[in-house]
Amino acid sequence: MGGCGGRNAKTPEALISHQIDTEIKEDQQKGQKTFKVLLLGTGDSGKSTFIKQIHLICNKEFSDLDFRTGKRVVQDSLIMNIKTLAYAFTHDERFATCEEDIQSLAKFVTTETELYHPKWTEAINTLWKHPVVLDIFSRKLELCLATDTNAKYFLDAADRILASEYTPTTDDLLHVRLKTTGVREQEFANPNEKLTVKIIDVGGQRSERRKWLNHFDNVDLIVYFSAVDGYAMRMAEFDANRFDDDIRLFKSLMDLVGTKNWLFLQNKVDLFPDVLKKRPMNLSFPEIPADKATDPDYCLQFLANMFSSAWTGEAKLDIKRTCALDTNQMDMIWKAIHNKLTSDLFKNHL
Ligand SMILES: Nc1nc2c(ncn2[C@@H]2O[C@H](COP(=O)(O)OP(=O)(O)OP(=O)(O)O)[C@@H](O)[C@H]2O)c(=O)[nH]1
Ligand SMILES: [Mg+2]
Repeated sequence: MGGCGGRNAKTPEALISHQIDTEIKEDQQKGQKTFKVLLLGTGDSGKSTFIKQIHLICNKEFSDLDFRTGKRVVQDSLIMNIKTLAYAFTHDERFATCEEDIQSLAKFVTTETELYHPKWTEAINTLWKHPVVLDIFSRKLELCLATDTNAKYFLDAADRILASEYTPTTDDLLHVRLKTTGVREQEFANPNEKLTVKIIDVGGQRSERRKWLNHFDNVDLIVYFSAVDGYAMRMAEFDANRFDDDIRLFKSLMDLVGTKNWLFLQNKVDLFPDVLKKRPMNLSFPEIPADKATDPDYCLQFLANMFSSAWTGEAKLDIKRTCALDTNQMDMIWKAIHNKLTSDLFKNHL
């Protein structure tokens, strides 16, 4: 046993050196901290698209597995979208007066289940040019059609997507919709800053939300996604307006996770001008003056104000306008997230 003054006794210099070593080690450990970032928001608001973008930003490309599994997801998505449109077409009064071959193609689309049937390409290309089908599609908000956000992108590319040698492009994988079920965690390490960010992506549909509760502890940052076209849309699962559901969810989350560190993304701004043309915002919010009801900037600010007024946090709600399909913009959001996380770390250790 080393008693007082024995061989293991440390000189004051050794003690100081030891203390410095310990501090360096602690600093390094602090630098290696894993931050937990939770993506929240209603279904279809863009959470998984964001995580795909972070994957692209950090790893430069999707994996072979993403491309292989993506092929079927994209093809299924194309078929589901034309089926939705063809179903609406066959229930439209103008259908009865259409040419017989068009009627027969529409019936094929609504009933066929074999993805590799040779008639798909002809059927999609013919219907997707038909004036009644195009008219129905242009009124998809009014008719509450359950086509995907980027249905047009896929329907325009039917030849390419249904070709036997088809491999999805990076853009195809970003545009495709695959509802998240359960909770997905992915870690992204940043070697330069010696930090790791664990991003948790949840399913936003109502039936998924009870699964979120287990993930509310020790969160460093909430990134909340609000799809700006929601005011003009009904929910897929319930007959409710998507904006109403969005703001209700936002309010309830503040009670559940607190208001310490949030980033609020007004997503899908690229779609907003067209949505406003189809549904001027004063139809949903009569307090908006008619001459401002299709002004994207005014209407985005109006929506932002609704969330800011509901916000109960001490610090101002940090709101950014985004298009999650835009990789450069997502890179900027990713940097903003890093800044938020590291400046918090700095503040906590002052
Ligand atoms: N045009 C456009 N499409 C977007 C944008 N963000 C997401 N999308 C598309 O919207 C659809 C839904 O996006 P997701 O990222 O799957 O939505 P989510 O919030 O993860 O949905 P859940 O998993 O159901 O909670 C996909 O087809 C995306 O490509 C955007 O800013 N602009
Ligand atoms: Mg998702």
